[in-house]
Amino acid sequence: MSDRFAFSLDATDGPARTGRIETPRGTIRTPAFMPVGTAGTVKGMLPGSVAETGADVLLGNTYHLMLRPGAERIARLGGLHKFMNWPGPILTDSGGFQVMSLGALRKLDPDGVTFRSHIDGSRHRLTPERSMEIQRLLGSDIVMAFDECPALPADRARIASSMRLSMEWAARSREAFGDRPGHALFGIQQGGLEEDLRAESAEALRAIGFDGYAVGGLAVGEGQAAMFGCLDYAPEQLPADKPRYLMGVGKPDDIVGAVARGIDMMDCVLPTRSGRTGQAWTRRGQVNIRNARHADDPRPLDEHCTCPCCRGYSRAYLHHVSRAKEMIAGMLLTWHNLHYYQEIMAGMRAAIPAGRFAAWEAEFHRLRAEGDI
Ligand code: PRF
Ligand code: ZN
Repeated sequence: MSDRFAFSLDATDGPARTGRIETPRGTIRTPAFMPVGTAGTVKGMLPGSVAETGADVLLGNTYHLMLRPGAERIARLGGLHKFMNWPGPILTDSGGFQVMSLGALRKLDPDGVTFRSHIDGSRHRLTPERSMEIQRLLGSDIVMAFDECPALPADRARIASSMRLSMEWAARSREAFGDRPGHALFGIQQGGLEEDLRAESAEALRAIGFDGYAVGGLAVGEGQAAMFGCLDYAPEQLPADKPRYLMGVGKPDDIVGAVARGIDMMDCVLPTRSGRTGQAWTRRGQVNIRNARHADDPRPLDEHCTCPCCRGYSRAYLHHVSRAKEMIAGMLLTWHNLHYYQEIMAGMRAAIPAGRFAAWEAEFHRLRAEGDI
């Protein structure tokens, strides 16, 4: 373990990369998938169980934690790691994106954003400076710059002005973050699907200098083909010697396609959220366990999976508890989904140094094409 933050690449295979991020709280193996622990919990999972699935790092949210229970309170209680009993690295999102996705309840100005709480309607304000302060109070290991972005499609003028505002906020985030050994600050590239705006954004971020670089503003309604089109150029606009993080992505095939294009880190609520509504992700695609065809099926969700859900329970049982809305349904499906996502990451991390990434990717798509059996 290191007392500093450091990224090193171990191998590449085409644009795909594998390596490690050293932090004082442990090593993050890349490509890494980060389970989402928005409100200080990965819903339905104990932290030790999340670690057992193979996760090295969790994502937490400035927006949710500032509203409830409050960043100052978490700081008084010893920080987010202690509060939620997760000793490993935590990356926190900066709040701007979450505020903007709330729609009507917000007002943006060049200095920051004022908004009403979705919980009790109370008024709050976030600026780059306050976001950096909140993420410091939480004790975040990887802090995200404060940004905003439009939903797509949006017109070019809106995308450009929004990106330029986010770059001003990135500089203010850098200034407010200061020098904090062992903690990292990541910049966030914006610019929609416009290659020249993405390049301008990457250049602005490079000039400021960050410990890692996120591709933001994707998976906001553009569809997979358009997102991959952007990922064909966006990662290589960012420094090769720093981690590249694709925010809020995605489905298993989105993740594989992103790694194939040079992405090192991702996060998404999908494996946890869909587990709570009866959706499972397996090597053979998506399974809705509430479907009547599972009612009498004694087989596990995936006979090759080694997770506690697949080792101990039949599809018939999962079907029953999911329909009966028993808590264990969400717990088991979440465990399986997170385990499957981490299996994908481990598979890619093994394939890249062996020069087998393309073959691994072909087999991933072949199994999915066969469908659930
Ligand atoms: N910015 C921030 N968080 C995000 C995004 C972004 O662009 C996205 C886009 N998919 C998800 N989460 N700060
Ligand atoms: Zn399983």
